[in-house]
Amino acid sequence: PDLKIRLSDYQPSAWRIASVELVFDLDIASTEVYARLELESASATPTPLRLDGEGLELIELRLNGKRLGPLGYRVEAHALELSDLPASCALESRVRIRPQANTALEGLYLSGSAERGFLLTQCEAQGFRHITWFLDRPDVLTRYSVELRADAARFPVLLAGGNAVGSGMLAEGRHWARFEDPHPKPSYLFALVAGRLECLSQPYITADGRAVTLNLWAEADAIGQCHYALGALQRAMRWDERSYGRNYDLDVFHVVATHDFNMGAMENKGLNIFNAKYLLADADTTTDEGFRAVEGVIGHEYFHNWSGNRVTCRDWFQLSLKEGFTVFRDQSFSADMHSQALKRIEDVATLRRMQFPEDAGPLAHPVRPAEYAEINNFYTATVYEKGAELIRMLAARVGPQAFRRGTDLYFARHDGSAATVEDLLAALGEAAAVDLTPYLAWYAQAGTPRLSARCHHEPATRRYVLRLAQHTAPTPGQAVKHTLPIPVKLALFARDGRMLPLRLAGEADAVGVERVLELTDAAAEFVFEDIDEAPIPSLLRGFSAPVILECAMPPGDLALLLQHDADGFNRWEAGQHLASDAFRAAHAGAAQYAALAAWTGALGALFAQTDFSDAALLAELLAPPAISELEALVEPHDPDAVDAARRRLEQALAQALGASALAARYTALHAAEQGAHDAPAQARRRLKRRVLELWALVDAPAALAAAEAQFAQAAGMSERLAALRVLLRHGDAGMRHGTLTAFRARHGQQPLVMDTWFAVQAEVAGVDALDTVRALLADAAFTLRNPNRVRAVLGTFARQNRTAFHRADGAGYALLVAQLQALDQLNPQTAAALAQAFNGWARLEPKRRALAESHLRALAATPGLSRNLADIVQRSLA
Ligand code: B3K
Ligand code: ZN
Repeated sequence: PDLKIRLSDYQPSAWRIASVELVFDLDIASTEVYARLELESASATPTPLRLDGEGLELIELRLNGKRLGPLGYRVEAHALELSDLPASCALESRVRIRPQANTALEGLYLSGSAERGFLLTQCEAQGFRHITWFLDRPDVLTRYSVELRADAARFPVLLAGGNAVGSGMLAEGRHWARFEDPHPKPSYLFALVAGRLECLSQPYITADGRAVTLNLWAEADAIGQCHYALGALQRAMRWDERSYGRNYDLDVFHVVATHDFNMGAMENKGLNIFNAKYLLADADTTTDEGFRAVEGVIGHEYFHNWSGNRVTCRDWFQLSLKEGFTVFRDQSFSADMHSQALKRIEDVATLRRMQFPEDAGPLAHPVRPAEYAEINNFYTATVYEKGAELIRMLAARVGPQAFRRGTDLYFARHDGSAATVEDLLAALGEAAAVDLTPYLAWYAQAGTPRLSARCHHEPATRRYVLRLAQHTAPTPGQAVKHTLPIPVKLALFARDGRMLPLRLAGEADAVGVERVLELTDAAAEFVFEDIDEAPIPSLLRGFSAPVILECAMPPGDLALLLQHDADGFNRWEAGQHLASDAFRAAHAGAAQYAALAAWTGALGALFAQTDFSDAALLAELLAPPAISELEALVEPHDPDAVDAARRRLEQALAQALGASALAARYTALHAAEQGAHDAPAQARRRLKRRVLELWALVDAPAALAAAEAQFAQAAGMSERLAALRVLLRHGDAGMRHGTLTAFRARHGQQPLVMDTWFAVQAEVAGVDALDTVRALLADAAFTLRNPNRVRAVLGTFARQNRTAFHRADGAGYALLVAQLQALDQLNPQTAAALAQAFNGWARLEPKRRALAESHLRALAATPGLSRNLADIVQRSLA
């Protein structure tokens, strides 16, 4: 049966809910939910009311105060239908739900143990229907008033979104608290929390003068790890005031940490809920990278208060309207807090590692999908990360001032309502007096465009001709592709490293040394005048469009860009280009190749420059592209061969840098390490980690001795973990065992660090990798009920340990499928996310391809598969 929901079928709701009053009688095993909905017909003709609901035990229904008998309504699988209603009426329902039995972590559920854990909700996308009967769709905006009642000793803290309006005691040791949210919101932004939690609190005055209380909540053992997030929250609030003119709009802003969460965090109105991984942080348990992730996610969820909450999405097809935009906002925030170039490098690397493979495989879908069977499977790198790239292109297209005018207009025009992608583009376009509708094509078309560039110099005419052409390969369900507007930012370098003035044919004067060309057709030629000798093109600077650039360049030219390009991103990009060329040659079995020599040579020169002050950038330059990027360069591919070729690259780089230079640099960086957290200290640690890894490739005994000392003396988690990783890769069994035991003894009571303990083992390649994973699954601290732990072991194994997952005998596939079958019974969302590790199976060499396919088919044939997992498996096989 075709159970797909289609964008083209969108119809506004026939009913509105003017307000809702909710009363929760909370308990772990059984909670009773009372809901009173003030309903208003929105259609001229009488239309039945169909409310969404799943897994609800109906106790009672009342219409305008009168109890409805069984003939007054119809209950279907996931709907409650009432006919012949007056155009405005009040519907009251009472239902029972069972939080403790809820292992899917969607709706109301228990975090932690029955004795000590707390209750919380997760509603996006469609969790609210697991709480009560409702119009559970984002374009139905309602004013919420919520009362929570619970045992005062077991649930001392009661929280819901909105402003607190009262609280008090009830009989039998129970208490109550009431909340009112003045801002109408869709049901997916509803949240409540109840239990034993500690609070870290701080006053904040918004730029427009509102006194706000910021409350961060965590269990007693973790409240001390909330200080960093509290600071990050204040930075995010100030940044949004300054950069977008957005102020917070309630008296209180709550953020709660839980260890049991299907995703990173959730932007519920006034009551954000965070996976502890993105809220708790301190130097002893959190890496530098981890701190940046906390800050980024804090920003992301906070920024949703406007891009998502005040202006929400008309339907779930518009998901990127809030997610792509908000990712762009959090990326800009992080870049402003740290380094623009490094942030761009990280974001593009993430896009290539996560989104490009998605766009090239069976699960490819447009940033605005046209149909879905299960919306939770569309919280993807395409909707988020590619969606952010589209906003970035639009922002660049209109320029910073018009972009700000445009976002102001968008927020003002659509405040308190549910909008579409067209609405955002219209506001930006109006503010800039530019027609942005051609960019809508980017939202509708899946697949990564390939942009080919060919250039030649004509000495006689002193012209330089650049020919650009675009091509997008077919993706599932989209055989024919359209041309897209592609902004190409570029510069031309003279051989001495100078940037050349850019004058296009027909222009009177040069317009700067860097400019943006827009390719709007399938192909176009751009002619630059007054160019005396063949320049070196630096194309797609800052990654000005999410495309795959194909431009054959001599290794020497790339090496020059790697040394001299002023655009930090393109400098890194030149190195990645060289490394990719070297990888192709290594993979093809070449003994010597110019790209490798150029890559290692240029990096050697940079490494030797003692005045190369940007240690963090140097660390990034010293890393070849990720496995998942390299896999895309050879088809079909054998993961062992890809891995081996990548290792040859790293080995060659380590040799070119030399054991003694690496040792010297390590020693200098080690001497400078004092556990400080400022940017230079973080940059030094980043470089030190990379240097240690490379050193271990050329002088393992010396590097291991250094790693052991570093592990023992480390002032913080970055240092400890960097050492542990090297010891696990290169150390003998005794060393590995000793360090892991020490690490566990120190951090065994800290779930987030134990996730790392599991993950660092699951990622180690080697013949015994699968045995390691089996042992981790059998560990007493492993459980399929905790998504973080599942991701640490199974996610890391299937995504980061390619040679183990893709073992030639198919044992890796068998292991994952068996775990998926068990996990799906408990938590379909997490199972469906994990199953996406099979993406790309069709591009494997024939033997593995056949094995992967047969395991996927076995999974597809599993009886009782959830809709979430079935959707992923079926699309993967289609
Ligand atoms: N909006 C949530 C994600 C909800 C995922 C539902 N399966 C977090 C975020 O993007 O901010
Ligand atoms: Zn988001």
